[in-house]
Amino acid sequence: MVIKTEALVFLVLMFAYSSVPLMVKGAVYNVGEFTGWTTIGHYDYAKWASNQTFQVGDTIRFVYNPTHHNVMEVSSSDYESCNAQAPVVTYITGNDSIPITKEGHHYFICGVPGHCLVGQKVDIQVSSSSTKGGAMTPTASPNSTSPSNTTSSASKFSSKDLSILVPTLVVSAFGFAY
Ligand SMILES: *[C@@H]1O[C@H](CO)[C@@H](O)[C@H](O)[C@H]1NC(C)=O
Ligand SMILES: *[C@@H]1O[C@H](CO)[C@@H](O)[C@H](O)[C@H]1NC(C)=O
Ligand SMILES: *[C@@H]1O[C@H](CO)[C@@H](O)[C@H](O)[C@H]1NC(C)=O
Ligand SMILES: *[C@@H]1O[C@H](CO)[C@@H](O)[C@H](O)[C@H]1NC(C)=O
Ligand SMILES: [Cu+2]
Repeated sequence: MVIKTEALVFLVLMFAYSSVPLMVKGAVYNVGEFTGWTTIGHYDYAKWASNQTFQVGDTIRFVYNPTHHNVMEVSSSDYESCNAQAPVVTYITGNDSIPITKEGHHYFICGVPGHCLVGQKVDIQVSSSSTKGGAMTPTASPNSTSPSNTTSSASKFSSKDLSILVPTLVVSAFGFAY
């Protein structure tokens, strides 16, 4: 009985541990920084975007007055032509946080007539180089064949290990029960 309880407590702890990587957040980018999302001042969103390194796991935030603007994710051609008639998604809250879930271009325009044409549009280009915040690639150095030097091995608790560990624990917990 005692052993079974301990096993279950351990199990719960392992699940808690395994959810930690999911809570790792990427960077949050405020479109237009302190200017926000507007036509006022003709902010150069292209210049702003080109100076950022967006990655999967990051969040793009549009802050604006929702009575005057909105945010539409559009296709490449609709971005070029400022066509607001066929948005993929429309955001209207005035404080829209959009998580980046895939690589490549993400085109956003303001759907209010005339706004995109005067420059209220932004192309968020997400690089494919590295995945940060994700537990997908555990920083593989080209040749790390040398026997690890104490520190690194202990902290490397990947979810891969857990997927093996947890079922084992379930089996052992039930093994004690029956
Ligand atoms: C690019 O970003 C850096 C650091 O965030 C900043 O110092 C620099 O002024 C930016 N350049 C432009 C052109 O926005
Ligand atoms: C926008 O929402 C975020 C949370 O998603 C909050 O932290 C932030 O203060 C809000 N900004 C404004 C201007 O309302
Ligand atoms: C490390 O990689 C380099 C080139 O990538 C190679 O020349 C070298 O032999 C490798 N060393 C070891 C110890 O594998
Ligand atoms: C750890 O690495 C350092 C240099 O990277 C090396 O001098 C040292 O011998 C290593 N220690 C062990 C135990 O491998
Ligand atoms: Cu607008």
